[in-house]
Amino acid sequence: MRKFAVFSGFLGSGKTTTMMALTRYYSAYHGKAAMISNDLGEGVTLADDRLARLSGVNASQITNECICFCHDVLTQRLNEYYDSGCDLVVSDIPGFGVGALEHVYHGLSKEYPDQFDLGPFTVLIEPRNAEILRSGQGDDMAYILHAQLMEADLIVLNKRDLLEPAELEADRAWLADHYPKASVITISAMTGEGLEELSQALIRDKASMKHPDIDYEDKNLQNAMDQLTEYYLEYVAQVCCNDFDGTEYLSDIARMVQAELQAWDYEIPHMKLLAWEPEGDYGKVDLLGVNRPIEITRRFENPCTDIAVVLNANAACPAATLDEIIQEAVNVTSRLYQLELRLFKKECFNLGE
Ligand SMILES: Nc1nc2c(ncn2[C@@H]2O[C@H](COP(=O)(O)OP(=O)(O)OP(=O)(O)O)[C@@H](O)[C@H]2O)c(=O)[nH]1
Ligand SMILES: [Mg+2]
Repeated sequence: MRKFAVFSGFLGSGKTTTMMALTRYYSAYHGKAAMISNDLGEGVTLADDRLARLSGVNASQITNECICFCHDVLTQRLNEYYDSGCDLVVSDIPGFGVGALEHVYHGLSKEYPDQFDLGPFTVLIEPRNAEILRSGQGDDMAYILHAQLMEADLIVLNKRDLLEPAELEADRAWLADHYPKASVITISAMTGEGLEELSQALIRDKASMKHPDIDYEDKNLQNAMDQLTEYYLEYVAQVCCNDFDGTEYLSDIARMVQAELQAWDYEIPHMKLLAWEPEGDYGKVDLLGVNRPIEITRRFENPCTDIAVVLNANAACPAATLDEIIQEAVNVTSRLYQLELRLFKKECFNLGE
């Protein structure tokens, strides 16, 4: 089997966590798997890829371009994985992912016919966004979620650990009812529930290669794209004292960014802060919106001395403002913790430009 499947879905829905859990689970029980993290920053270290590799997952990244438009790079990477014994490879997609079915699946099958077994085009959704869709609120957001789900062969309702059984069943049934061309499964990438069902779907099912009726020029989609800024920051920090708590440091930066964006009425669907030290200990903090609690996805196990930090964000905020807010939060927090910073790389751009 030379199975390849794209994992689409809204920012923060759990694509990376799911691909990590699936790659690990599949490799333990079914065969060898690998995951690719794809994003637009040029020559950057992606927090998602570094996180996957720090946690021991068979992972790599493709940067600079969406896999929608670099089929040669993607094909070469996939062939390397299959040649090394993998039979399942999954990749995510940058931004909102809308259009990936056409560009990746139809594009690949035209340019490289019969080279890969395309698995179900997989779209993740989290309960909070299922709720937005079901309630019909939030024009831009609802249209993006709807367009994503229209592309799906397989809908994965993730974070089922956050729902009561009755709520879970209501969301599942609603999704199955409104997107009858897709199958719907529910998982928790965090607890591992549903990973066998997800593995079976990927092994068994094929891409439908449908052409969903999506208006790519839709004003809600264009509007959301125009507002979205991508941010990549990489630096190293030297720590002066031996009781430095890396997790608290990352959380404080996230809190400051959140407060500023909230004060200016901007939104941040996802900011990831990942830091690691030379021995391989690492911490990760996620900010999933101005009104949601900051999530500590992983705590450093020990106090650390030198750390490398990667911060990646997607925000509905002008690029210059986001840059100012994040830079200020990093500088102020680092001074408080008496860290000495050395900047490696920064990229900040608006997707609509
Ligand atoms: N409770 C719960 N949280 C989860 C689950 N899966 C992921 N998360 C959390 O959701 C947040 C976002 O997860 P990611 O996997 O980074 O989401 P993503 O879709 O890759 O986000 P982008 O890369 O920004 O598009 C993290 O804080 C995860 O720990 C889950 O099954 N349950
Ligand atoms: Mg991700």
